[in-house]
This record gives sequence, C-alpha cells and structure tokens, in this order.
Amino acid sequence: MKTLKIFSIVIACLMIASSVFAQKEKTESFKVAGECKMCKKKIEKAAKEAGASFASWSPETKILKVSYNVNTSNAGSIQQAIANVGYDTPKYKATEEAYKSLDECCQYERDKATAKCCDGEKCEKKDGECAKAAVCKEKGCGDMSCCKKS
Ligand SMILES: [Cu+2]
Repeated sequence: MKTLKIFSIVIACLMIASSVFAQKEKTESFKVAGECKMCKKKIEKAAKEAGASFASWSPETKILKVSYNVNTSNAGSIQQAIANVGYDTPKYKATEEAYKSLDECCQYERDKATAKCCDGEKCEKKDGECAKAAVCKEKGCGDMSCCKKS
C-alpha cells in the first residue's frame, strides 16, 4: 500500500516536471497594421520582448509570423506588446497616443470601423458622442481629419 502511494507521488511529480520543462513551441500568424521597414523592426522587437523566439513581419502582406513557448508566452501578450508600441493587432488596438507617436511614414491607415471619431482635440462632444459623428461616418473618417477641423 505504501509503495503504491510513493509510486503515485513519483508519477505525479514527473508529470508536473515534464509539463513545466517541456519546450512547447507554437507558431502562428496574424495580421498587424504597419507600413515600412521601420515598422517591421518595431513590430518584431515588441514581439520578441513579449517572449517570441521568432518573429517576422511582412510589409507587403502585413502578416506577422511568430513562434513562442506556450509555457512562457502567448499570442495575447505578444499582440498586446505590439499594440503598446502603436500597431493594431486582431486582439488589441493601439491607443491613439501610441499611434500618434509613430513616425509620420509609419502612420498606417487605420481600420475605419475601429477609429475613434472624437479623439481630435477640437472635436465637440454632444451627449457623450461626437457632434459630427454622422459627418465622420459619411466621410469614412479614418484619420479623423474632419473632427480636427471643427
Ligand atoms: Cu513604418
């Protein structure tokens, strides 16, 4: 009976140890907004800092291919890190602030559906919404230029 107990404890320990030390590499691809080679450097650097062992972004296809150890990283934290430096990912959007701090050449055209209309300084708000929301929508105001002019 005692041997069986010790035996099962040993098995349990082995299972825990193997799950902790196993190098489970996962590779996946997702879209990341960006423009040029400078974007490429920043996107790949952010991915690697978030734990990617491999990161390669193509300015042509806007696809980022990453590999990471599932025990130490995940796609969510990699995407969050990329969004933090200003680039939109499928799970996380970059803040207006991060986006605007990008070099001019790197300010990719943002997804119009997700652009926030009222982030322009001079934009008036009405009932918590952009007073010119309808105009913005009509113009497909991805760069919010119509809001800034108000
Ligand atoms: Cu760029």
